[in-house]
Amino acid sequence: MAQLFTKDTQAIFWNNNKTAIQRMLDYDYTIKRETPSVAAIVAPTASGKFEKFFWGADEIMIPTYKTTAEAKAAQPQADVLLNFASFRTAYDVTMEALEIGGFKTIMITAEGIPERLARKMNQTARDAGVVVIGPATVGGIAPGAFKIANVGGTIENIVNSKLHRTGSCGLVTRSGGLFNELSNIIAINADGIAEGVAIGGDRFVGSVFIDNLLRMQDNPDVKYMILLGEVGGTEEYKVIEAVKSGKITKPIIAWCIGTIAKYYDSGVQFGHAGASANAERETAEAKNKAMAEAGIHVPATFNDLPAKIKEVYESLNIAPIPEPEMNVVPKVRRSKQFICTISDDRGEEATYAGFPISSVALPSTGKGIGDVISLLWFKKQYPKWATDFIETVIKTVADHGPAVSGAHNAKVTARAGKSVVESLVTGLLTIGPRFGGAIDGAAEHFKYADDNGLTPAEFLNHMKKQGIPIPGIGHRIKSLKNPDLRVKGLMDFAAENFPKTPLLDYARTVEALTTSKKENLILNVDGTIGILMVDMWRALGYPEEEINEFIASGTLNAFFIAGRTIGFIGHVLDEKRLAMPMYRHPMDDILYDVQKAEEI
Ligand code: Q5B
Repeated sequence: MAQLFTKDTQAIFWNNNKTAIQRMLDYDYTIKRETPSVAAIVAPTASGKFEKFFWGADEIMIPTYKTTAEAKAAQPQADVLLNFASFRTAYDVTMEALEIGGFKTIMITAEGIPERLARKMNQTARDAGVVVIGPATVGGIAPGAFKIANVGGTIENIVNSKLHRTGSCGLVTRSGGLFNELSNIIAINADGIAEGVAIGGDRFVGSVFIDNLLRMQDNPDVKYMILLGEVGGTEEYKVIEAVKSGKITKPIIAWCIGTIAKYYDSGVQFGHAGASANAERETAEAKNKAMAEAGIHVPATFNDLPAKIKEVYESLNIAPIPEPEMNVVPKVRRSKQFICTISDDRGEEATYAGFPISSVALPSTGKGIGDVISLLWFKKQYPKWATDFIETVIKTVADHGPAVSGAHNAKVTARAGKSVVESLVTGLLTIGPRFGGAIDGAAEHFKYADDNGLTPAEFLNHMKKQGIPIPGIGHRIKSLKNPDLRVKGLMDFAAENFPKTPLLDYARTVEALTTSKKENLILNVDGTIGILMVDMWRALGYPEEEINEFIASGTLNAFFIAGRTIGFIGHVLDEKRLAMPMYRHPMDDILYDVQKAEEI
């Protein structure tokens, strides 16, 4: 892997750190990336399914997941994990990601992971060929391609430091703060950086100087390298060895900070956990001297570093890099109040889930209402057998005569002089667990019973304990002797067109038991629709979780609502056409049992 990141690299961001994520997206927008560099967020306690972020003046949604496994399964192309978990959790998050696999790079920001765990974590990653940046780091950047979280600071600072496009320096530091500082120094004295990594300040970090410099040696964009080490540790000696053995041939400019340590009486611990010399060769002075002796460009002091960079850069005669066009992130942005993911009316022709209306509405398209529902309700193009089934359901439940409770209420309302819409909603509001609205309940309970391997008798017992009639079972007028032909029609359709119907098969064994007790306890039209919809979604490959969400959100009853709307409107228009007078219920049809109220 010569390049750590490209313009297509995408990351999973562990922790909902909105500011850092927004900074990444502002960077993406500025450098004109086509895809956001954050593909998913892992937010174990989040209740929603996405977070909104700005993309220029516009907004985009980044999906959120409760676990890394879910995020990786949904976004397999994201091969970078930005582990922003606290030091208590960061180890587990990294180890889990290594177990899941598919990550090329893991960046760990937490400081203070116990050293024993850090060593184990770093070794496991190394064995798996995964580059770990950190712990205790701000991360890294491939300018013009991908930037980790807060590296480089604000967009203004990033552009000033030429971090918006590829330069020619490979930069490796321990410190994050000095990484930004050096980026700026390099921008002023040379042409910016091609790739940069702050390896992190803990004593045991994943990728060390030599790992990053060897990669940069192979990166054609990198023409020379800068190493900013510090007092403590011996990693710089590995670089010296690589230079001496010829593994690294590109020029290196290097400096170890912490030369002031010699002015203190005893060993000094600088800001980083690893920044303390335990032996003479770990001092900044010794390392600077050894590097200079190996032919690395070492300035006399840190203050001379900018001049050294300029000198080496100019000696390389690198062609000037053309400045690319950039997008400008607006200063004032307004968050949108509503989100719409199903249709769009902004173009010349409005679309249903990306399809112009004419492409599904006109007869020549061969598309029907089943296709429209699959697009607008499910944002998918269902196969013909499934859209035909949806259409069959809608047509089947369109009406069941004037006597059913919803039609009756719609008719009474129309006769009170109310409008079509008022009469219609009165009818629709009657749809519920007993009338027409048992479809979701049937799907939920039968699915539960089948998933848990309950026998029909156990299922009946289970429902009895809950004290509710089984949704989808029973009918006022239909029975074994007077079968509901709508139910037969739906079952016949399924037998002919569905790949298989396991839940219906189970429901029929339940029906055999309920009808043996009472002949009107048939699998009714609501139950048949609910159960067959589950069989349909399973055959279409929906995960169980999504099917459960459909059920919980009332999607299945919506088929009855959509279909019966046709019938209710018919009844309302019928009343208006017949100019029927106001309805009053006959008093002899009411049992009056009114006692005089007691005084209390
Ligand atoms: N029993 C539908 O009741 C109905 C039982 C049961 C166990 C059951 C009732 C029920 C579940 C809800 C459901 C959709 C209220 C129906 C529809 C659309 C429609 C309508 C149309 C259209 C009918 C008598 C005895 C009692 C009960 C027991 C009844 N149901 N036991 N599980 N599910 N079903 N709704 O006949 O021992 O005597 O006390 O709630 O699926 O709405 O055309 O009209 O297109 O418009 O009045 O098709 O089944 O019976 O309630 O007096 O009960 O049977 O416990 O036992 P009934 P009830 P017991 S489709």
